Amino acid sequence: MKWFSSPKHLGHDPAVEVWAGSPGPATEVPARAEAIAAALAADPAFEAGQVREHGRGPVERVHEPALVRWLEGAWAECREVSPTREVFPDTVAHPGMGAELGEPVSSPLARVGYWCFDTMTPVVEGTYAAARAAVDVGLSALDAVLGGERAAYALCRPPGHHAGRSAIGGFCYFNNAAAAAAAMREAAQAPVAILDVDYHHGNGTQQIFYNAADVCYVSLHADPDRAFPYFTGRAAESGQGQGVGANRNFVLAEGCGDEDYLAVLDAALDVVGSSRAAGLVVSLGLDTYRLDPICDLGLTTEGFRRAGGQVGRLGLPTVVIQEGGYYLPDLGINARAWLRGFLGLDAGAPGPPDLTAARPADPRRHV
Ligand code: Q9C
Ligand code: ZN
Repeated sequence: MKWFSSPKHLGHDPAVEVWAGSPGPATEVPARAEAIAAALAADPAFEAGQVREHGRGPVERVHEPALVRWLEGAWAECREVSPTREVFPDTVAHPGMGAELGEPVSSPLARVGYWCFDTMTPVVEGTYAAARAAVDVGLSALDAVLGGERAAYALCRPPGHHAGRSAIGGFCYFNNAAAAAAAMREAAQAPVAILDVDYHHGNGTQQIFYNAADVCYVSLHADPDRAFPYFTGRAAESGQGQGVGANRNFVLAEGCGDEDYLAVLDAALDVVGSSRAAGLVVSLGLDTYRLDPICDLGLTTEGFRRAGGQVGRLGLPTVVIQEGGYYLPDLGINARAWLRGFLGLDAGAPGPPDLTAARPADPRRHV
């Protein structure tokens, strides 16, 4: 399988994020992508491809152009008001404020609160370039599939599925999967599907295509009653207007293990299979892993292989986009296991990790 990545992700290197008001070390770090790259580079089943720049057009098909312009200059224009390495919002444009919310032009800090919905998505000097490159990585994987490859893998970083048409959040800036799906739909002139298996609901992807009949969004994720992004991801959210019926959410209970998960995945794949999609974009989050430090599901490396296998058996041309996954020691083998499963191969050497290892204690989990 061809895989794609860009060194520009290294420039997105926040040191700090804020959870429940407390600063802590950043979770979505460059070492994540480096771990996955190392595992794929060492495996002859994978072949590195060349990333090509696709310009702003595909980004602006899924995001408001003003958001793209803002992110391009956000870090620089905030130097005076927010001299730290990371820029965070201070006052967020909440619907309850009652104001007519047009884009504020008065203050750089107001603009951060206009476009960013949380305190976990810092903007640093290299964020814009990294986020643009991540979209190019996804579109280059799409090009490989349009060129006849059965599937390709995009090692996108930063991730994208929480980024909406006009909002950044959840470690996401530009929605890589949405950009790839929109471009795939355009190239195929046919409906496409997005399968989102990240632990968290892809609120951004859902929002971008909520009214679209020809992009079917299907997601499996932790119940938003206990997990970020809290406000979206419920089973009743089924699409709007033309898009009614083209959005499906499957919620997973705390601690859900391989067998229960794979049964829900089967149901989700039935939805994809009956969507008449000509191609598939997978938002591959590996934060469903039993050892993931910020999540609470129980998947194993072998579970990832089997999940990839189930998706591969759909038989659709597929672009796999990397989303979350934060347990660095096993991130590489888990990505490789999922992708090898997709190809119908075994999980690859070395074998599955020590099953007796315990999830590292993280007091921030669940908050
Ligand atoms: N207090 C992705 O996996 N944790 N984003 C939320 C809230 C972070 C995850 C905890 C959620 C973002 C791409
Ligand atoms: Zn996630």
